[in-house]
Amino acid sequence: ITKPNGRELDVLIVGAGFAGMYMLHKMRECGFAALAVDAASEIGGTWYHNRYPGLRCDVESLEYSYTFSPEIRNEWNWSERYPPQPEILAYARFVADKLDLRRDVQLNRRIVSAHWNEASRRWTVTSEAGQSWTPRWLMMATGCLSVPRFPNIPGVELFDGTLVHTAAWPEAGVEVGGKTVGLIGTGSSGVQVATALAGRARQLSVFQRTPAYTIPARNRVLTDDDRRYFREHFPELDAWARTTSGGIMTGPAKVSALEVAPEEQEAMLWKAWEQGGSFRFTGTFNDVRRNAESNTIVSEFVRKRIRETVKDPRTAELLCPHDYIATRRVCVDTGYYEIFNRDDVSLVDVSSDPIETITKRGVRLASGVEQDLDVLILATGYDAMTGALLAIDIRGENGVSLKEAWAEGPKTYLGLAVAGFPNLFTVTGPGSPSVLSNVLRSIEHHVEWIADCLVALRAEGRERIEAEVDAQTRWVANVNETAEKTLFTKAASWYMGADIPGKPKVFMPFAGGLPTYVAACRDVVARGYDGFAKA
Ligand code: NA7
Repeated sequence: ITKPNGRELDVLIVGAGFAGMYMLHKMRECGFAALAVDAASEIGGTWYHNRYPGLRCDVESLEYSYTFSPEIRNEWNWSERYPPQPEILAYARFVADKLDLRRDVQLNRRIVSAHWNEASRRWTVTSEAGQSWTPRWLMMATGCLSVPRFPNIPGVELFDGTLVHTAAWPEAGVEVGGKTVGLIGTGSSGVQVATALAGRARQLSVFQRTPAYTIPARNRVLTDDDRRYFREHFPELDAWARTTSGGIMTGPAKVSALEVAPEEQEAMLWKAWEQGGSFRFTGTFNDVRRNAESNTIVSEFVRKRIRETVKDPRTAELLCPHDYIATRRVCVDTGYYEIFNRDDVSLVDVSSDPIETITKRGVRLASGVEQDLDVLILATGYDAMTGALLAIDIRGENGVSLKEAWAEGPKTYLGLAVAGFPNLFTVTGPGSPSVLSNVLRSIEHHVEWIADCLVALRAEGRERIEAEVDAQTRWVANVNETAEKTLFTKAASWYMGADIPGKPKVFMPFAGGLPTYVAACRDVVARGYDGFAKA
């Protein structure tokens, strides 16, 4: 299968989500013979696998869109500020059809190994079913949140009811009407699914270990005027987004909370709270992620809203997060705290009384309390950022595996390449802003940078590129130092690999913001791909 359309394969792309799709388009546009493979039976990546009730993206639809094609922008009409998952998947399908991607996408192909062959200067990539490909270039578009994390609670196999992970929700759905439902996990997925199921399940028990900060979405239907404004003003809006740290059309905030009087702080926070959305809210002040005092003012504002909303004071207190806001992913919701005022929803604090075991009939807590359940939902997250890459047996020069190379945590150059692994690129890899940005913008930037690199190499008659160890070491140090200047490293988050047993606890994304990062990548190119060895 090395010759799609009768040509020798230049590029194999692993993943056909938003990153893989654009990479395929770009590679074809640049004249490379490219093929994308995906383990799933449909394109769309995370938006295909995740289909639990209530799922929406936390980035607004008009921004969670490709920017490279005016046609796509003008022909696709988002219905809501935060549209539901089926609409985001429909958008992915629309783009795939529009760009005629499917003819070079092979689905139901789970890649299990990728080995570099120095003699041929090609990768040998193999699927679970035994298919293999030998591309010159290997593009890992495997997503940052694509390998579900299962809790290390014993007894999962004993459970007689319906057990489901939010990241692998059955296409046929899960019947909750009249059922007793338990939910483990209160990150973005847990918050969304709990809100959607409250009132539908006979009884919903939310097992919470760590409370999340969640900000009202203030979702609304988009009007023709909204869409028209966005299209007409796209150049200015786009230019603006490119100046902000997350590549989001909000901010940048001009002041620290400490530079304004308390009444002004309160007024600014109320305004952002009423506008809705997590990025807007946490971006009220310019130092929320750097200054503990400023952060506490914002965190305390949210705690006050929780205490006002939730009638039972004990439940309200349990729902109040006590860490710094925005050091773990902030959720976006529509009525989450309100569900705890319902008689058919209960909050179970499993930080003080952990789930000891899952039983045939439900769960048993350490205190001995047992709870019978018909349905148990795991909203327990992902092996973030490195999980999908390390799930594949990737071996570079001299047979060294990526697992060995990353034993102390991920090491990349610019989040794009790994020393010892020639001709391999990671789209939104660890060490890039990826999950700290509007990921569509990070994807586009990476795909375009990689495409430019391949075109430049081709023009020079070269066929091999590899990150140099020294450059990588300097970049990793930069990623660490940048994180240390923030409050991020104070939280046990998936950014840090927390709660994955044995996973090194290092802060994985680059926290210096997209503009700084894009400039660093541009600078490397301007200096002739400084830090890369070409051959
Ligand atoms: P997250 O944000 O990683 O949330 C996972 C949740 O599951 C979190 O509340 C965890 O608590 C909880 N969890 C995990 N294991 C356990 C056990 N054993 N017992 C109790 N609770 C547990 O995943 P999401 O899917 O919600 O969101 C991932 C990202 O997708 C999100 O940030 C958006 O960017 C999109 P913990 O905090 O570890 O105490």
